[in-house]
Amino acid sequence: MAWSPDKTTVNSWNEWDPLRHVIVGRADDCHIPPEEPALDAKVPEDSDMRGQWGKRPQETIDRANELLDKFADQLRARGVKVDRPTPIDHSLPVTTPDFHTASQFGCMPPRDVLLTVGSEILEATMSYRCRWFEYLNYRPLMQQYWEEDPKFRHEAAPKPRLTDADYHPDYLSEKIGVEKRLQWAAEKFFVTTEEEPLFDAADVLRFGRDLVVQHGFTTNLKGIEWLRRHFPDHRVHTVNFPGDPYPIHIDATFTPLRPGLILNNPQRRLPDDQREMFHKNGWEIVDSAQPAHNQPPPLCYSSVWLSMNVLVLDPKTVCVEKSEVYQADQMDKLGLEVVEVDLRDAYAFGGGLHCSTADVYREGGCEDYFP
Ligand code: ABU
Repeated sequence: MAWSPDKTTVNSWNEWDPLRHVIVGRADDCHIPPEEPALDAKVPEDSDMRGQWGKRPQETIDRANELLDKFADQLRARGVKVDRPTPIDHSLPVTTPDFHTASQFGCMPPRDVLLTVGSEILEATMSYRCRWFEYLNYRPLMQQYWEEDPKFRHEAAPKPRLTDADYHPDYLSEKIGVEKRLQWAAEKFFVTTEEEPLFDAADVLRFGRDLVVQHGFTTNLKGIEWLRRHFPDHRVHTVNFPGDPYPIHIDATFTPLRPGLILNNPQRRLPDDQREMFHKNGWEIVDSAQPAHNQPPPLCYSSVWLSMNVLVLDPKTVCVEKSEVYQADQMDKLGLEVVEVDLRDAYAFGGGLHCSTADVYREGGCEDYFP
């Protein structure tokens, strides 16, 4: 269980304990995948991404890699060990007996694929066809960890079939409009059906004995039930954020910073009845600061709320994207030391600082924060 820089130990139970070992993604060969149901549902109707696909422009890949490399160096300078994935050829199609799509996505961001719970790293089912093989980018690391850490549990959730039955056809119409999307989100009617368990790892937040999981586009109720059965010693809680017309991944919506303190996106407020477990146990949920930008960068799937997609290094220190000045100011007022990281030009590759990383080792054990 003790950490050593020379030999991997996998151990991470929450989002805030001191970080000692992490994976940082790479932008190599990232693609904008062809149209497919779950991905299209996430792309806003007026987005510059609509209707185009293929390899991302090389200069944007180079720039994103430059920033990811610098981020990795910044973490190393703070004593965090950093591993990087081995990119596969993302131009290759994904073909199974059930579907075909002409290209893949990339090896960004790792947080979407890998869920670390204690000594286990679980490969998520994923819910986009173009991301079906994404776990392969991380297999060399998983093999290495398995060799080095006799307690490491390398797990993979059942690969989903991702037939058309996995997606509600209503979401495939060209012009749905934000009002309709908000109504559907409030009704918990999302693009994915309940055909089979689906989840992305980035829909899960770890609070020691408790896992908080967003039900939305990328994670369905069967996916949450699968997690519940897979982690029988955990309490698994389902949460929704009805103010989000494109609900994928919880980490630009709900961000725990330390025991007792969570940032919540003010446009995607956690409903009152779902706040109870936090309030009963003395946790404070505060509205996050506004993003510094009105628009995401070009060719970006994510919203401007990547502002709150921060990486907590320990309960007193947090990495915030350099241009997100309001978010940094709020962290400062909350008593956290802010480490500025320049990453905005990599946002288009799948997310911010939390998305771009996956935990390998944080100090500490499995605590019960909600007794
Ligand atoms: N991967 C996080 C994206 C969430 C958002 O677009 O707000």
